[in-house]
Amino acid sequence: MAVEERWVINLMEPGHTGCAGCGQAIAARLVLKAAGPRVIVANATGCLEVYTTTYPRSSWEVPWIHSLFENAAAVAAGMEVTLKAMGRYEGIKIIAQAGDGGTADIGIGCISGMFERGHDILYVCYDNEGYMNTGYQRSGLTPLRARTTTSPPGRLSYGNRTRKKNMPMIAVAHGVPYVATATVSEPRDLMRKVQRALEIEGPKYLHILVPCVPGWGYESELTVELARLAVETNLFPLFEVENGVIARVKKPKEARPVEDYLRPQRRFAHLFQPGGEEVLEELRRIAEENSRLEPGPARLFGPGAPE
Ligand SMILES: Cc1ncc(C[n+]2csc(CCOP(=O)(O)OP(=O)(O)O)c2C)c(N)n1
Repeated sequence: MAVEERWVINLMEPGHTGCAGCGQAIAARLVLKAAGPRVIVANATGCLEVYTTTYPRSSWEVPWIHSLFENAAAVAAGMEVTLKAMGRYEGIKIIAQAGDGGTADIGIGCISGMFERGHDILYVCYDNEGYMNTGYQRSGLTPLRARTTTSPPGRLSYGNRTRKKNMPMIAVAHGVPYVATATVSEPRDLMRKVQRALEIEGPKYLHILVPCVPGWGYESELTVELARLAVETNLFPLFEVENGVIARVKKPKEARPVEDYLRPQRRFAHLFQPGGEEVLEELRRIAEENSRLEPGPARLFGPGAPE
């Protein structure tokens, strides 16, 4: 089915308790629109699971299973092998999904195993750059110098000390045949990537940046605009890797200064106080590195490297 026809399908219903302007809710709805009704979803604990399934209601119009924080990929793998053993897998797609904590931190072992065993699963990471469900703690995907409740700026520290872990390239290093990044300011691009992923047999990884109103500290009407700015400042590059080759990079026509993205967010407010300039320079360097991403081999040797 073409992306245009998929717009009218709504498989994640409104009426849930997500925050107004939740980027993750927009993304999850788009993922399911693109995937269509013949999917089964394994969903790790996190915001998405909590606000869509407040007992006795559910937003999900597809078979959906709640897993632990760490094991959505393993639960999805179990579903795939079981359905295959029962001879009931034909025409079904399986999606495993989690936040950035469930993906890059506690779930990474199960994901690695799922990739390694070659399960026919699309894994979606909804990256809101922190453990938002439990009170905005840092994760391995929190950006450098962002404020979270466990990386506060103050006398002894200056926000998050580490750079964002490169989860898409960790997936590529496993030899996964399709890896892509997306965000909610590019809904057609996001849906096309879901459809492309589901056409391919084997493990697939889609990493979606999803702005979080309370965790990032911005006005709720800015969600889509901030996602756009993340791409236009090169702080979140949009790309696709197919069989070890960076196949497409969606570059901004003109790069915007990183401040345009950072300034509206309270988690970066300390960078605009005296002393912040050095950190801004570090972030400009990261954006500059990202801007050099070009189509070509992503893996030069080992599993998944192009012939
Ligand atoms: C083993 C384990 N440790 C901690 C928790 C508590 N917990 C539930 S959700 C969550 C954070 C989820 O963060 P993330 O995966 O980034 O998703 P988000 O809520 O940000 O969408 C934590 C720490 C848990 N459920 N299980």
